[in-house]
Amino acid sequence: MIAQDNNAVIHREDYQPPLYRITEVALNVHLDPENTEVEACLHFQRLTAGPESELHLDGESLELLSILRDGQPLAENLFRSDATGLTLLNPEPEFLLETRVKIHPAANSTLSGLYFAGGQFLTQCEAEGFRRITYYLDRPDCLAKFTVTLHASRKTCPVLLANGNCIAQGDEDNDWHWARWEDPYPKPAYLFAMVAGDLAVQRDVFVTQSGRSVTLEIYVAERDLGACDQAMESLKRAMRWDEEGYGREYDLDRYMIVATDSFNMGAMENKGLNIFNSKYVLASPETATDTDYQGVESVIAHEYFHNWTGNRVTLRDWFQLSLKEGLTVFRDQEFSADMNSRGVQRIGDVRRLRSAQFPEDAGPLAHPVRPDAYSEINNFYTATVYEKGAELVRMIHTLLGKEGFRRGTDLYFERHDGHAVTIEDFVEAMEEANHYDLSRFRCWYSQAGTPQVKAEGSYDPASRSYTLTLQQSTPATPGQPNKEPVPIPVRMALLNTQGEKAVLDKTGAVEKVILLEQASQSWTFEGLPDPVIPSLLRGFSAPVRLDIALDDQARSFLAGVDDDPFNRWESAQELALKTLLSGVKNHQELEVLPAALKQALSATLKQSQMDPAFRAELLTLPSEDYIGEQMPVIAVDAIHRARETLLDKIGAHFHDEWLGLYQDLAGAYERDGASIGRRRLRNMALSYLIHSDHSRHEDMTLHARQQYVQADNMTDRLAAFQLLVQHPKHDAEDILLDFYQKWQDYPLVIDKWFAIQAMAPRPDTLRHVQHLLVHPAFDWKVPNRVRAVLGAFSMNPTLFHAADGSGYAFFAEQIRRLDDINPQTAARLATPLSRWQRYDKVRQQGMMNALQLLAAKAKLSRDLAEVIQRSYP
Ligand code: 0A1
Ligand code: ZN
Repeated sequence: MIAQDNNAVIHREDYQPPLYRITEVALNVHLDPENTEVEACLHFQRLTAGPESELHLDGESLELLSILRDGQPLAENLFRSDATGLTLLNPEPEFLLETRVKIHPAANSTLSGLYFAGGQFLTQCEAEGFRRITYYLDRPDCLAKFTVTLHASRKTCPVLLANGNCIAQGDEDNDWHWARWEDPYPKPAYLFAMVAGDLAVQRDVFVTQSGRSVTLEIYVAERDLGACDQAMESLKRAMRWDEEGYGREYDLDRYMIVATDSFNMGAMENKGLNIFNSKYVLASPETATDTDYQGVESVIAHEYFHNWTGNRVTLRDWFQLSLKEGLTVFRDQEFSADMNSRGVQRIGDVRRLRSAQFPEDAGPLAHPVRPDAYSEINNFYTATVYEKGAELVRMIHTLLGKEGFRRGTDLYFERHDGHAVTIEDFVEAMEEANHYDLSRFRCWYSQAGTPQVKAEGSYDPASRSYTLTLQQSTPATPGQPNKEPVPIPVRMALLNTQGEKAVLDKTGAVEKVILLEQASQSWTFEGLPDPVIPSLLRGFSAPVRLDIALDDQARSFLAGVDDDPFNRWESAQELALKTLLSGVKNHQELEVLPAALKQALSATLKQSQMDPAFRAELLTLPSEDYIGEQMPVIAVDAIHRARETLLDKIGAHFHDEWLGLYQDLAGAYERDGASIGRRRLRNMALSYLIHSDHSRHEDMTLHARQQYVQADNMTDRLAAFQLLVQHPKHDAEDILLDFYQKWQDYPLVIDKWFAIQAMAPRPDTLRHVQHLLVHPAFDWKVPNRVRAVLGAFSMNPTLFHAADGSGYAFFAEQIRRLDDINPQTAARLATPLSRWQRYDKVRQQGMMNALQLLAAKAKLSRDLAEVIQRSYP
């Protein structure tokens, strides 16, 4: 649809090693919000002989003030500069380059490079932000030792931080001061960071397994000092976990975390100086929900784990992104599973995979975990690279077993420490440490699309055997019309009519991992005295769509007895899904609750001994998005109506049980897992109670009002707030006002206030969202706030997808505006428009109009251009 030639496509196959290495970097940075000067002294050494007589250094939005080579001004005929950087002509084999550039942190609303926000100087260099600070070989395979001297006003920036150790500091004229930091570990520029500002610090100490003391520091605004405990405790737990599980110890004397409200992503693993979105640092019971607490724990761990998987062993090029991200997500998921309930953790991880990655893999933005081409690398921080990448690592773990996997990571670290490597190097280490052939497994990294597995089984009483047949196929994705079979590990068991696991082979195993490698394969299990029901893909052992024809009775049985928590939950979901899908087709189907579903719900409601968090999972209906995913054409309104009706029915039918739960589960606020589970289940009961309204002529929202007022924690308060604000009939103006007034000084809480309004399935939501954009607290420059309104609105199934196209048109206008301010965030937010093929013709037209409006924008960023171009080629 658009041809933009500034969007040169970069191909994985074209990788060339760098011509030069940079051994040492010394930076001198004079920090001023309007005009910052950066002096860089780089020591270059030629690596490869060859005909090239030019050396290109990356640079963007830099104003070159001076340039010296080996101490002498560089003659004008020996270099050239343009919008992409600086080219040195006929460079010597070894030389010292000194440049001085001017940059403008306060005007930098992209939040990439050096920026000034909320009174602080911050950097974000992944993926290609360092080139916005100085001219450089800004590529991950260029590792150098950095020494950084920061200069700033002592009054506005009493704290000056960079990677590594602070080796000297002192005063300067005019009330300025300086600090010099040295990082002993050579690193790529994307891990560079510096911070300056007026920050308070919470400190702690961690003693490593070898007995070294590490100072832990969390830097936040003074008034947030009371909200750092969860982050600090999670950090210590993560450090211990990496020692125990992977033998990995922290390697510097100091580990620093800085929180900011202005950040494009979740957090960044810069060496020794992580910079975090404050959403993943700050948490207090009054301001953060239980989910927020868990988010802090997992992101803190994720960034910490990167110190080995990403930093010590880094990437050769950006096509290898999943080498660090897939592996690190797998590690943080396993950490959270060890810290919390493993089953509930897995359900959450799979839910995320299915809601974000499966749709991506089925649409025009589909790409392999190791992509082959990109125009803007920032567009590849995707659910595929992160979450599907983690599933691939998990499958390797399943195939090799815990010890085998550990042998593999030991070899990987031993071989590649200090190097920039590839996914291939990781797979090879796994193979060699285990004498295991992963040749066919590699296809998972290169092939996009979600495999579909069809399962069929039959029991033969005559031979007392059960035969299972599995077939796989992967739908075509852009640029990959034909797909190969991939090896799919299927963890399985066979349950007899008592719900016991049958013996599967002569070793006496009752659970097995079978490997589906061909398009179709069969297995026969013998010596089974009674019919069995298969429990397949236990723990979601592979990222596939499983299609297995089980009747309601079998599903209901598995929902009640399967000892694999994931599969038990899956069976319950499938039962509900089936009811919902038939209700979407024919609303009258929902008049009465189907017996199997009723029985499964009733059994769960009676299980008072069960972990309440898991119980809540079993009682949660599939989301509207997930229901839509299962349909050839997403029937937006019918899905909403069916789901609401089913909620009403379940609410009404089990009204007394919900009320009982609601009353019984009340209790004082505690932070342990059991209390978290209780709150979750109790708030679910409240939601069903409100849905039971209908049939009872009682106003159940009064319970929510009371809870809103009396709550002593944000989890309960927000649950009630959301039910009230999103209720289709009751008005909650007073509650909205009250909430805002109470929390107006807490940006993370106000983000929730915005998001809940933008997600409300109420007819007046679009008008309301238009008002939110001109609310005094709305700020186009703060991604969290923009996401709270526009991101949340794009997840509002009925209003974003309003049949008249009003949601799309409004949304596109806003993305257009955002693109001039923050292209990365604009491009990421625009991705829901790529799913246009999934809707009816009228909506398709609305979405395409929106994409066209964006495509026609003047000065379209490379980020957004690529998303639009791939969405609508
Ligand atoms: N590496 C970080 C995520 C991250 C990626 C890009 C960023 O800016 C464009 C910022 C952060 C992580 O995985 O946590
Ligand atoms: Zn990461």
